[in-house]
Amino acid sequence: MMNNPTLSLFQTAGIAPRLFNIAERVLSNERINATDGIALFEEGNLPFLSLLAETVSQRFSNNHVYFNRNFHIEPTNICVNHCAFCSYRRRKNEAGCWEYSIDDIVEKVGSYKNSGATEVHIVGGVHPDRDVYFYADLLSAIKNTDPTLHIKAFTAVEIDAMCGQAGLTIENGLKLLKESGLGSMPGGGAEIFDEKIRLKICPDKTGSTDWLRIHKVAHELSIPTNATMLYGLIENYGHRIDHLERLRNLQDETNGFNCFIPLKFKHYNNLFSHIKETTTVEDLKNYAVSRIFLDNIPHLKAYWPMMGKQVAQISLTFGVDDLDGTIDDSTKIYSMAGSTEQKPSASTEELINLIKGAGKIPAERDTVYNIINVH
Ligand code: V47
Ligand code: SF4
Repeated sequence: MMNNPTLSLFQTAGIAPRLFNIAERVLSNERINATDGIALFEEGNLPFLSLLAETVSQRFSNNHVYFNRNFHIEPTNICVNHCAFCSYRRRKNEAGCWEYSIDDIVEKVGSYKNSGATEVHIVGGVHPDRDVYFYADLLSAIKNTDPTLHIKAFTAVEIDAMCGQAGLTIENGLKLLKESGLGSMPGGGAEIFDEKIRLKICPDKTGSTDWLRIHKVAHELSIPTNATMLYGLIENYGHRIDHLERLRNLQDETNGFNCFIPLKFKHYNNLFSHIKETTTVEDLKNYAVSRIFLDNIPHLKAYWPMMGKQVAQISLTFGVDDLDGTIDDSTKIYSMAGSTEQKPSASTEELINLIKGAGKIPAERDTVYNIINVH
């Protein structure tokens, strides 16, 4: 192993023995454990973490950075839950609430036909009166409007609530949604799996065990999904690693996760506004440790509307290999929480230049990471 140039570099740089030992294992493709993960967070500096994360990233993406052409629709911000970090939720009839009808949404989808978009990403609040039959009708109507569009829709939290309202099991609800056009599920609602933290930040949301179970059922039905982690609230490094470990364990069983997306907490206009947002150094560290620890989830996404394009570009040397998509100004979850990009949209050319500027190969993909075009 010692003739590995990266290890020799670490030795010359005087890396502490504990970190050196972790590096040896990561470079020989050995799995690291939770204690190692916490040590990386606590003791790893940025150049060290960058080199290790890039080594792991190369195994999956071979210097490519992926993006897709998509648009977002948020059917409603009316929500029965009370997540303390949420800047977006409104009660029914409260000022600032919206609920689009199926016709409104179909009209919007129609306006993107022939735009080159390959995916629509749909997430919203947990509406008190909309059940899985309503959402199945919505998916069918979208498919009738644009049969080739991939529909990535509904967090496990929304799925849980809409199936419950209709008295259907998760399995039957997901089968119905799949038959109606559901192609994959986004990764939201995971937040932080630790039950004590969850009680403080999102007390009435679907619990961790159920979140993981719903993704497992989806994977068993061949519905690929993503996973997120909301960080920078009141959790510590142990909680973040516990979150990653629960995802890694499920992925060992099902291999159904495509991508992991860390979501940096944005503090504007919510009950946690007093908490300072994480620094860019912390964000880069979080990307790198996630990439190193999650040795079985193929892709790591920097959601640029939240991070801003500049930090997203730097993240491409900290294990990130996906920048999500060209998006219209339709995502309100982050703009209402004070995201860096207030009217997020990026042209394909802009994303390509950003990726090339980081020394990587831009690869336009479909939702499930088939390459459409290498630029
Ligand atoms: O679960 C809400 C997060 C998530 C805040 O799968 C916040 O490709 C930060 O699912 N600060 C929903 N985050 C978004 C989501 C998503 C986003 C990007 C890509 C994908 C994907 C999925 O938004 C929620 C919650 O964790 N969120 N409020 C906030 N103040
Ligand atoms: Fe509702 Fe989602 Fe906001 Fe929680 S984060 S209150 S589930 S809209």
